[in-house]
Amino acid sequence: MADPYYITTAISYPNGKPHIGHAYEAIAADVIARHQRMRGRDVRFQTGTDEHGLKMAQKARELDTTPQALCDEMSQYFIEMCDSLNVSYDVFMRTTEPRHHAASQALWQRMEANGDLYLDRYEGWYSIRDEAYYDESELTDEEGGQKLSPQGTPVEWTVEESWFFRLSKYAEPLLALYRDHPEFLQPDSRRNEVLRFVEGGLRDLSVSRTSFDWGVKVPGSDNHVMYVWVDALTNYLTGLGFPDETEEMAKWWPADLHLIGKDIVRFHTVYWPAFLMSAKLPLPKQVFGHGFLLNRGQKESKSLGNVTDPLGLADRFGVDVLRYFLMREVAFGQDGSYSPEAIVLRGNSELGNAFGNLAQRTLSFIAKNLESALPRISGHDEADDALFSAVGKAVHHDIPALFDAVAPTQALETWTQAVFACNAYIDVQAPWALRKTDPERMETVLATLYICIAQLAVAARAVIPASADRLLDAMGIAPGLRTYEAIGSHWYSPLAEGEFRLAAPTPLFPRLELPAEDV
Ligand code: ME8
Repeated sequence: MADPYYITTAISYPNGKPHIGHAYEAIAADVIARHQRMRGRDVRFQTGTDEHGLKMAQKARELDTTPQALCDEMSQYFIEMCDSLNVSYDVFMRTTEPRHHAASQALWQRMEANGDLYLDRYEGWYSIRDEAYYDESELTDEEGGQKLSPQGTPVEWTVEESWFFRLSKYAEPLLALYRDHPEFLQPDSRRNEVLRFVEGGLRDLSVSRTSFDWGVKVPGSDNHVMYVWVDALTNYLTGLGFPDETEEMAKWWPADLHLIGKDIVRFHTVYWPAFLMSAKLPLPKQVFGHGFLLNRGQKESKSLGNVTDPLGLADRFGVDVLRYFLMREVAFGQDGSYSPEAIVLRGNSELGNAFGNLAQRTLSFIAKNLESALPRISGHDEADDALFSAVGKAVHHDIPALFDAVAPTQALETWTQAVFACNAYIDVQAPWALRKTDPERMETVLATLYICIAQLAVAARAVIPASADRLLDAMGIAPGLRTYEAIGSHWYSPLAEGEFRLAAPTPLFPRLELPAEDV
């Protein structure tokens, strides 16, 4: 049976429409999910929306609606975003679902049974925007006396009766986790931040609120709702049928990868493993904190008026171009910038000129000169061997290994190098010149290119699924051969057998122009 692989994104706050950061994370997780499927893993990919908490309650009040109506409406935009961007999720979790309330309450009861919850009074700072508690020492002062969180969001002094989780008890086990399993928290730079935070000592965590009621009720304490992060993190279990001992729980838990942004690493690598240890559940294998996307170097915000609709970008430039750009432009794990110019440049140079033209030129040449029949290989020389071995190593080894390591940017860098090698080969071999002088050699050159192009389409398929499949369809590569392993384990002839005739090729990536408003 195929090895299971369970991947999740963060669940987004649907207090507004999805922004580019949401699209970035969904696409990155999709790339890893598609990659693991091509590896032959049995993948479960979960995403969703985080619908409780003060932030949602406040937004609903601001819009003169109810929190339920707000999240019912807004969560649809997140589903639409995933569908439009070709994000192949298996489960979309909404935390207002009854099964999620049941799962969160069950987790709570396990923590309580372990002696980790007690009732007390919370007095301290809270940021509604981050839905996070902060220690006085973490805050900075802004002019006017407003205190700000390390994320730059306003905090307010909060005093109320609250349940507490004995987080302090878990400092040592957490430090042991980071030490013994460095792979648990990636990239390394984020692990160092969290290490420093935990080494500084952990205070018990306030895990319920009494001043509002938009949340999951605390079992046996009806005037309390759970702190939104307790219920939010539980979503990763809810989808598997927790607390029942389901086949899904046995098969998929612990998760292989929680893919999240850098601002919520603390919740996933301090609170979440501590809750799970307390509930006596296994810990996720890895949490990866990706960086932030900036709009021309600036954070997007409504007040700056620079908020971009990711679906607008997909409409203008194409879904696959956007997916490729986001994975390729910003070294995954770090922060980076995007702009329409950068998308056009990357799309035209690497997808359009380098890969699209390579495929187009080769297939058109075959269509025209061989009446669309597949070219035959008659012997091979050093140049063919060098290309095969460079492309083969990239496609069968380096690229999948980099996707395994959640390094999509380096995987695509390797991919473009292999594409450039094919372009250099076609220029040197000049099949158009061989047509008259040595037609047999011309066919060998075309066949070599044909195989390499098919392999490169497979290698990029996790990132540009629709375009890669369109090309592979036109080339007659059967769906069952579209994996790293299959595309290499067959030598040339089984790729497109029998009487196959190449489809008339159409450009894969039409040339992009910069819309006038961006020039
Ligand atoms: O944090 N660039 O929800 P959220 C890249 N509900 N990623 C970004 C980003 C940007 N500019 N802005 C946000 C939450 N993100 C919680 C999660 S999980 C149990 C609960 C990322 O809607 C952010 O880091 O604020 C997070 O991973 C995701 O988008 C959802 O953010």
